[in-house]
Amino acid sequence: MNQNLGKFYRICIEGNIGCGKTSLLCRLIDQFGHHNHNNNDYKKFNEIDQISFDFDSNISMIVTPEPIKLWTNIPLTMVNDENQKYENLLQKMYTNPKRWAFTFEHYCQLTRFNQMSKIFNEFEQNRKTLKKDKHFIHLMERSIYSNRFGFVENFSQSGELSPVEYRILDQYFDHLRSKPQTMVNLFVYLRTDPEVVHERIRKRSRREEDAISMEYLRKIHKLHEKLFIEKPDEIWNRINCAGKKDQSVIVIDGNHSFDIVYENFIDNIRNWLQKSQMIHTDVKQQPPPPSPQQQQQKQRH
Ligand code: TTP
Ligand code: MG
Repeated sequence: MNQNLGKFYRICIEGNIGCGKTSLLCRLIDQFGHHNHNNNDYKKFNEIDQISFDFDSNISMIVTPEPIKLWTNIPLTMVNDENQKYENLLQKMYTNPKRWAFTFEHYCQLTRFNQMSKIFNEFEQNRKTLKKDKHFIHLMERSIYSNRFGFVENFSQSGELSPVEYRILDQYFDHLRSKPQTMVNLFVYLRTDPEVVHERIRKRSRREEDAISMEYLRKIHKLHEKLFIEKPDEIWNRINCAGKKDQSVIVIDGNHSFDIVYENFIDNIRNWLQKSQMIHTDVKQQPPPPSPQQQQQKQRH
């Protein structure tokens, strides 16, 4: 493999339901992709398969939203005509998790793997024609890892997955993670209090999510904390991660207003790109803390 012919990286945006993963990616596309997106319109964003833009002169980014449109519109026959009927698997899972959690999680993993493979394979196929020293970054919403150690784990703990269903999903996960297509370089964890995401979910009122309770969000939060903050070896040895675990997670406080979260995200990404020697420009310097005189002046106003 010729090391000079472009390099492939992957960054996964992670965090509890409703923490702002989609909004963050929409804003990034807005800023760099000139795609005329309405930030709040997550539905439109989720209709798209992938969007590419240049983040820097030698860095191209490819963003893929979470494949929710596939989970909510499963065609029931192979014939694609106007009589086609669709099933909403996300809705079924929320309505009757005991019956549908296995099917849903299995399909989640399959659709995510397809997404990862598609981008990875496209890169591999074009590798020879790519400009020397160009970097390609696949930015995706979530990963097979938060599916497995967040949602699958939770459904198992709550008894909605039977032991045998859990074992099958676990083996399927091991099969997927052993493939080069599932490699991840960096996880960005939007760490957000369950109370905050609860309020955001209520406001966005996604039809299928009426049944989501605080208790459920707390459990999913705890599992994300374990995965991205505690990072025990028993989990991290099973993540197909290109770097060391200490350097592979960036934590961003997702409780702040969206503008601040986005700014922190961009600063952190630039820092990481710089550390990884993909960009050499100076990262925006933080302003120095105010002097005591400045502070006094501020208080007087
Ligand atoms: P999220 O992946 O958390 O995405 P989101 O769009 O809700 O989050 P954000 O606002 O940060 O963009 O979940 C999408 C929906 O699918 C949500 O209702 C939770 C559900 N889900 C599961 O039940 N199991 C899973 O494994 C995954 C990935 C999602
Ligand atoms: Mg989303």
